[in-house]
Amino acid sequence: DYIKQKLIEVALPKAEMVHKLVKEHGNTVLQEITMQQVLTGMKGIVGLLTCTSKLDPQEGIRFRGYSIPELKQKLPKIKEDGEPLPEGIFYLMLTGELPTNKDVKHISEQWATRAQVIPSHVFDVIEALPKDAHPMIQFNTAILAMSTESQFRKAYLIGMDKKDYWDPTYEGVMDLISRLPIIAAYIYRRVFHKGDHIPQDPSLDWAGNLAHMMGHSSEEVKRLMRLYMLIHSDHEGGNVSAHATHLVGSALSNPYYSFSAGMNGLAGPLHGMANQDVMHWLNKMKREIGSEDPTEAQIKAYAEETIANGRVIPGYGHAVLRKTDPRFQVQLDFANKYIPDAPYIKLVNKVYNVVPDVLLNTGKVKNPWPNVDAVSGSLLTSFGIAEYPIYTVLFGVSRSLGVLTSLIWDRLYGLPIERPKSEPLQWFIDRVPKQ
Ligand code: FCX
Repeated sequence: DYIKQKLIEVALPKAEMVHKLVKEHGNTVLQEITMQQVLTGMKGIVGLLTCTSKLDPQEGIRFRGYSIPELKQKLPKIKEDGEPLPEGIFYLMLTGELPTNKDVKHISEQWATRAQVIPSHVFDVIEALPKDAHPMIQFNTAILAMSTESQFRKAYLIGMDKKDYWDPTYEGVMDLISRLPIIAAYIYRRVFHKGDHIPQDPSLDWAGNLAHMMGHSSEEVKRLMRLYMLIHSDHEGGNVSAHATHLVGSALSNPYYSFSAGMNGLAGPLHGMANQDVMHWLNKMKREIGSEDPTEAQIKAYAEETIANGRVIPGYGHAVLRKTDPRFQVQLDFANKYIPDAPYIKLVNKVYNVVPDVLLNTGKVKNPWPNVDAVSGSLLTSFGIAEYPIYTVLFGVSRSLGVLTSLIWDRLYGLPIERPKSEPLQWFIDRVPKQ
């Protein structure tokens, strides 16, 4: 696998730089930290080294320096007017360089080959769960069950130089990513299509194959799946799924354990589960208003009621972003291009017209604008993937690309175990300046 050789060449000088920064500039002060930051979720505290992507509050995400519109131009596609292949963004995040068509094909083939071998106990474990267990429970259980295959653990037990940890991590990551679409599609067909499974088609790309195995094999859905897998792949290092993966990985837990930790976080309603919750919010709104096509005034009143009842409006707000999420925008553009008249897309547009003002009027929401989850479910539904509980699983399949690439880099950098300091309440009270 020539990617590994490439990785060594790219990573060595960078790993040396990290080492040098710690050794020669370790006492450099980076920033001041306030009471508020620590007590409200560590927002704005730089505490992580993550190179796969960076989030600007105004502009949104850039992957290794490239914005989503730039990636749509520059990453390899199957058809010129199609969507970039997620294999390409994986290569970019991993190596820091834009891939050629050959690189993308190589990764596609690697994943197709590695996907052939999933031990049967993984499916037995899924089958042992009730069918109505949330797909995220089934997904995460399967991920943990796959850790019996961990090459990292085997190599570690044999005894391996620290410098080489990245190698079995890379192998585990490649295996895991290759198998996630099969697991996701298996759960989808098990829960929603009477266990009528569809075999993988190794000739297809990673995202196209996922759509195919889910039973949505039209070109449009494959195209949508490629876009979905591209934009959900990474959101720098501090979000819950990325940070949890990194944190657990810092104990040298294998990629399966580490990724599973991230997926447990993704399953929270303030993170990845918001994409499912948006659909419930929209549907409950339609039911309560008693119309399939509520007016903007009715939507505004319903949003105000949600706030008055002490609930969040899912799909809106963000811990870092202060503008409309470009991941929202690119999906809305896709919808407006291909299915402008879809009822859910019209509804999303109307909600977008009124909800930001409602949130601004609360006087406390720092970002009133939509995030990625405000439209993704409506888009999937409009293309026939109308089973909401699978949405967070799809988010998880995509998120593997970024957080697991970062895990390889954690090993390449030789980062140690993560262990921030905590203090009891009195410590914070004692920090208040005396009058
Ligand atoms: N609806 C209602 N209230 C909201 C809100 C929303 N969409 N977003 C923020 N608030 C509230 C907070 O609950 C908080 O209230 P409090 O002071 O009474 O506790 C106040 O506004 C300040 O919060 P803020 O600093 O703006 O936001 P946080 O960084 O704490 O939280 C999230 C960010 C994303 C968690 C928050 O905006 C939220 O709950 N949004 C809805 C859920 C959602 O869409 N999550 C998905 C986010 C993301 F894109 C992803 O991970 O997928």
